Amino acid sequence: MGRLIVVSNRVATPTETKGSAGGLAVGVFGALKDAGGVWFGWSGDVVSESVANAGPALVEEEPVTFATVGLTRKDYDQYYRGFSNATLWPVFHYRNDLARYERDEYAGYRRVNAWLAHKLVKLVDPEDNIWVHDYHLIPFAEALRSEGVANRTGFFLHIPFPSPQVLQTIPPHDELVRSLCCYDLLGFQTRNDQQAFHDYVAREAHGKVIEHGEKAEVEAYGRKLRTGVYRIGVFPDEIAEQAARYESRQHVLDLKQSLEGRKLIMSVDRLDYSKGLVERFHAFEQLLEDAPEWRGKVTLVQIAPPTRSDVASYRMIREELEREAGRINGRYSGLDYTPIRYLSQQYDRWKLMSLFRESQVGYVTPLHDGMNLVAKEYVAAQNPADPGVLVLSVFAGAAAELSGAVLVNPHDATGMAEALQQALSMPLAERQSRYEINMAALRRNDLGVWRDTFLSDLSNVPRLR
Ligand code: ADQ
Repeated sequence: MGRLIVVSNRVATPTETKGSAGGLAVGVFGALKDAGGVWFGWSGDVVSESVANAGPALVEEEPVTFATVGLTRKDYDQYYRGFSNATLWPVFHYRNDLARYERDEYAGYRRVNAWLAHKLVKLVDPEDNIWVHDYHLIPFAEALRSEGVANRTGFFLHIPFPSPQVLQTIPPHDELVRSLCCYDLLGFQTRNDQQAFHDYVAREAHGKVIEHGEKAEVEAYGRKLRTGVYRIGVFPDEIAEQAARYESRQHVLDLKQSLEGRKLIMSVDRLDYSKGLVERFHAFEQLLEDAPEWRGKVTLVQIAPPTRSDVASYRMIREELEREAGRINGRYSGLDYTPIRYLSQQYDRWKLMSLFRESQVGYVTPLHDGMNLVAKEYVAAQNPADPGVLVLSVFAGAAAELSGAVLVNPHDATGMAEALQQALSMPLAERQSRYEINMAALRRNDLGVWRDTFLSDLSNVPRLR
């Protein structure tokens, strides 16, 4: 049995993999601990060329080695800020209007992938399985192959895969799909994403796709590979336990006191245009407009720390959101009432879960989202005796699993306002039955199932040699 090598754009630090770290870091680290191996990627630092070339820096935490490299300013600008986050991210979230394409950024993206692959080669043993994560690393397997690495290599895409017509707006779309076909196994969050990839292969690349339920065999660009749907999850019982444990902490008591008996709608996201924050604020405004009985009776708390603030479209969304929160608050606030509380901080994970537990509605309405773990965390954090209601966008991957949620179209402000009213007034028995349905789905397909099924399918693909 070989070890596991995990490759991701960012590598969690050894401390982040413990305690209250995000679910994904804990899930991936669990697999590494079981198999032993290496977690390889960018350290998050921008460094000089000589420091970058001296890497990777190794931190041993038996049986796992954390191996990280720094990026030069040019590599960061072209690979990370440029092609990954100003081209791939918007297009894969159907925001072609926000995307740009620069040839030199794309060249930088491929160059950094090749450089990273070269750095990893020395750490790979012949029997290891390699698991690569997300859109920053589409050409990584191709680069490994050209270094002579024949190990089983799988890729999991955390974000949506766009339909062929949308993907084709990226000029080197064919090269990107060709690169994806250098992996042995491709994992997608939903059936729709997998289908969009198959559509491209069949129609644009004239390849062959044989589907067996949610698994498929693909032949394209002279290679054979497999695809599958692997819905990422959480560990629901751990979240439930921690949310309950934090229930009586001071921050929860402070929040309760400040609400003065008003109902609470909670939203938590990274500040990103794909999360539908502005549309969400407008629908909340619509609720206050259409149902005056709720004015002064309900508060929306939006927690959204800024991310990628050196990408222009992220600065724009931040400004727009601050402006809209101010306008809506100006319109509906009273001397003792602020309808929207907009907080741009990062919060401790268990603190967030306890705030979810305090709220009557979880308001999760992305315009497009690979899965959306916040939706799953919201459900898991509820008190079974008095659960809140999840209002969820149909465009989140999680909507395919959480049939107990009130599903909404984030482009329909009136429909969302109606859904909020329905959720705020829902009788206990209905809230409980919806919660039970969602919780059962979370338990059936937790983070461990996601990880283990992907890795077991990867170890079953035939070796290249
Ligand atoms: P993200 O786009 O980051 O992830 P999401 O799935 O919601 O979106 O995960 C965010 C995580 O960060 C959650 O665990 C959440 O609790 C945490 N978080 C958010 N805001 C926070 C705050 N203010 N303070 C502390 N923690 C906060 C990408 C894809 C998703 C996919 C995931 C996993 O875009 O579609 O679900 O990867 O595959």
